[in-house]
Formats: sequence, C-alpha cells, structure tokens
Amino acid sequence: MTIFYSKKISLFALLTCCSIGATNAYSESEVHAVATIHPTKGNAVHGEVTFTQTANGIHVIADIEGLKPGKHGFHVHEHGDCSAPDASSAGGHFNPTSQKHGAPEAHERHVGDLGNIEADNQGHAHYDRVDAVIALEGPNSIIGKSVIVHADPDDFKTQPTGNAGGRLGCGVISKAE
Ligand SMILES: [Cu+2]
Ligand SMILES: [Zn+2]
Repeated sequence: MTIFYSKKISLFALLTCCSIGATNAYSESEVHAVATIHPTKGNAVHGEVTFTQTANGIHVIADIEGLKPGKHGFHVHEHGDCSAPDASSAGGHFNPTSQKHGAPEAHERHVGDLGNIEADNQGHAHYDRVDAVIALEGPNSIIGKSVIVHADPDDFKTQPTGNAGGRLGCGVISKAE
C-alpha cells in the first residue's frame, strides 16, 4: 500500500515536472499526422496539411498554394487514394457516423467536414483551427484517409457534397514523427 502510494506521488511529480516548459506544446511531438497536397490533372494546387493532437481536439494547419482567390471546400475523404486524375478514387466525405453533410461547427456533419479554406489574391490559403470531431485514433481516425481541396466553396447545405465542385488537390494522410 505504501509503495503504491509513493509510486502515485512520483508519477504526479513527473507529470508536473514535464508539463512545465511545455506550454503550447501539448503532445505536439507525440501524435501528429501530415498530408502533402498534390494537384489533380490540369490543376496547380499544392501544399501541406498537418494534424496535431491537443487537449481540445485536433489542431489542423494547412497552407495551400495555386488557388483562385476565395473560398474552397476542404474535406477529409473516405479513401486514402489520390491516384485517379480527378481524385475520384478518394471517394466521398469521410462519414463513419452516417450523418448529413454540414459545417464544421454544426451539430450534424460528416467527420470529414472541415469547411472551407480561403485563398488570398496570391492564391495562398492558410487554415488554422482546432477540430473536436476528427481524431488520430479510434473510429473517427483520419489516418489513411485523404484531404481534398475543391474548386468551389462548400455551402454546408447541399447533400452529400456541399456542392464544392471539382477536386483540385488531393493528399493522403499519414502518421508522422
Ligand atoms: Cu471534399
Ligand atoms: Zn461532408
């Protein structure tokens, strides 16, 4: 009993010790995934998306180039296969919970519904938000799925695609160091 108790204390001390100085870096080196976005046929969209586990969900950061200015649908799709010239091989939106398509903050949404990225006049889009629905393990895990960047904005209403148009870029999501 005494031994168990003291083990508990030392574990607590260890955790306390290591969280100091690790501000802003919750698990950043532990659970992490990336997708490199490559253009589909006839397009020039490329970039990188990173997914990092935090206390509040998955921190998604994307930097995408080669876009027309404005909003573009941005989703996780169900198959990690970008091999088709139009990326149709990636399938539909990742939807393991069989819900309707929606906005990322909506109560009902596909797990893969990350909303829109918005490109500036240089065609660069930066996306930075924490998503509480996607995961890096378990049934909602996006590892081995794909990220698709679309030609048009996601309207968050049209089923089941958000009417986001063609697929300009595609990248398979894989676990990283
Ligand atoms: Cu999509
Ligand atoms: Zn969807």
